[in-house]
Amino acid sequence: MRRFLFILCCTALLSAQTLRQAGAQRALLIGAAADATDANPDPLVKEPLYASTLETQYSMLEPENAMKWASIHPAQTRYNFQPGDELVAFAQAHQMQTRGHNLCWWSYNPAWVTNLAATATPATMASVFQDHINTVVTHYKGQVFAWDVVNEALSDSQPAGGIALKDSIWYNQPGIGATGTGYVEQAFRWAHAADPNALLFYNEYSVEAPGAKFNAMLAMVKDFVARGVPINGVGLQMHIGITGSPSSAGLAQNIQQLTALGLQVHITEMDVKLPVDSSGVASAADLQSQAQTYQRILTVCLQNPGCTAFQTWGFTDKHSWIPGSYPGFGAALPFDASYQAKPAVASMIGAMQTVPPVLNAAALVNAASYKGGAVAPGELVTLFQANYGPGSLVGAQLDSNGLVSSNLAGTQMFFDGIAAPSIYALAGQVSAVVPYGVSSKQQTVVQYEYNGVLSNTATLPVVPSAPAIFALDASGSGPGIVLNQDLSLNTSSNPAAGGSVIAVLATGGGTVQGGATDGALAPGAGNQTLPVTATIGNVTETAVYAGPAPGEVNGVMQVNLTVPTGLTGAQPLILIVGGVSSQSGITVAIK
Ligand code: 9MR
Repeated sequence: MRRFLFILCCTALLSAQTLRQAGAQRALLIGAAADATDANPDPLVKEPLYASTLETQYSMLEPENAMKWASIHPAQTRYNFQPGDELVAFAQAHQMQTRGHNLCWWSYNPAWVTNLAATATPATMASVFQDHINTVVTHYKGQVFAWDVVNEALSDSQPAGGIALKDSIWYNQPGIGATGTGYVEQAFRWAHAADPNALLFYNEYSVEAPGAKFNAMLAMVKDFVARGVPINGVGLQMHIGITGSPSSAGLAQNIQQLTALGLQVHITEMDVKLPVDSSGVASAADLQSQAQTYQRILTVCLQNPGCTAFQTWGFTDKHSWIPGSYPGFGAALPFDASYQAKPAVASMIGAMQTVPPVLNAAALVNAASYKGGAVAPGELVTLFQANYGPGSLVGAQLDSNGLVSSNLAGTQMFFDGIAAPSIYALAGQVSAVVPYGVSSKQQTVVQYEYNGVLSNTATLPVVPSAPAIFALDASGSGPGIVLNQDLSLNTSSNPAAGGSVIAVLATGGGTVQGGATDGALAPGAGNQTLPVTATIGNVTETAVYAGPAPGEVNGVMQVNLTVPTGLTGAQPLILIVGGVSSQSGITVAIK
């Protein structure tokens, strides 16, 4: 009986989700460093539990060694792509992302290149460096979504206000002929040239807590961002223990200073080493502390949406660098040496299921123009960065009253407590219609919810109108969603004739005369309360009709306009509702 109760208790408490599934609901990549044929024996092939744990629990992998210089470029004229290719193929077969590591490091360079450095000129080193970056990034173009371009360039001790770099063959022994952080910059520029779509990261250790080394790194990347060096993010390695690990507040402060520059942050190499006995076993108490440490660091990442990936340096204690480098320590990863989940796994899943989603007021924008700052009644809005929601896209649904449902797969957006009709939902991006009830207000309190977990609130001003025309490619500009008089879509190859009537689809027109029900599909009649005019080219037009778009959810506005004669080609199209203009950059095609 007691045993039965125990099972009941713990089955109910344990999450049915994997790390990967929980991460998908947070728009967060959950990664692990992985080995293939570069390790002997190849765990990916030789150990079924290695492969199955990796693909069920993780949405991202990073070759722990296979893409490093010494592995991938063992001789000057020979590249060995096989182990890296094996990992990329595994990732692709399991819909995982591959994170590349690394293109430049002071350590783990092959003998041929360190030997060369002893006598070569900087010009020769630069040419070898460029060839390597270009060859490796080109080989994995479109397959590696993010690269650690430069790893660990900074010295451990830093001069006040300055940036000290570690000695390396790429910097000063003899280096590639660039001064200061110039070699780091050059690596980013060459990587970007080889794959302009890859995200490029600077990766570093001992920069998780505030301090001189973090300040030096911040100064370096701030300078890069200011001068347009192609850098997209910073990797915080996070090799820590259960004591002396960075405080939550300090880590949050560092992440915020990086994301304020427009950079992403990835936690790239987390492990939490524990003292172990001669069999590699840690105490139960330490395993609990370790679980709390994983949970605490992951929580800070979830609280800061610019933290977009959370990766551990391996995933099973069977394959970890810790015992070899720290004698007497080990058991650092979320799964034990038999691939059983340690307490850390449940604590990480628990964080992902319970940490409130973040509502960033600046990330609530018009669904057609992506302009933010204020909302209008009936406006279709999109909330980005709401980092808790369905792992895959869910489209609008009608409720039993025939209204567009305000609870879509567990997501809800509230304006002064009124649930907004939901257009679509996906972790990190949800869209809804601002309830008409805000029209009498100066401002509205917005809140987001997923599976019963509420976000913080944000207060936004309410304006009578915030017009915006939907773009055909949903980019906010370019050809608008416009129907020609025969109801065919207006495009450059199907332009409208002068004198014909077109229908423009937009939102943010404000209230409708006689009122409109939140979430109802429009019957095809009614007029906007505010006056609607337009310009096509430089010609001002009055609206033939301006009101709800028939069959669409209330909030989508249709404006019928007569096409002026004498204009041809893609002409600028602007709607003016209550004196407020829609975004610039939308066009209509005229013949
Ligand atoms: O875990 C890696 C180990 O297997 C390698 O022998 C070693 C040298 O290539 O690199 C280890 O990974 C390091 C990573 O590449 C950079 N940050 C520190 C990691 C642990 O040393």
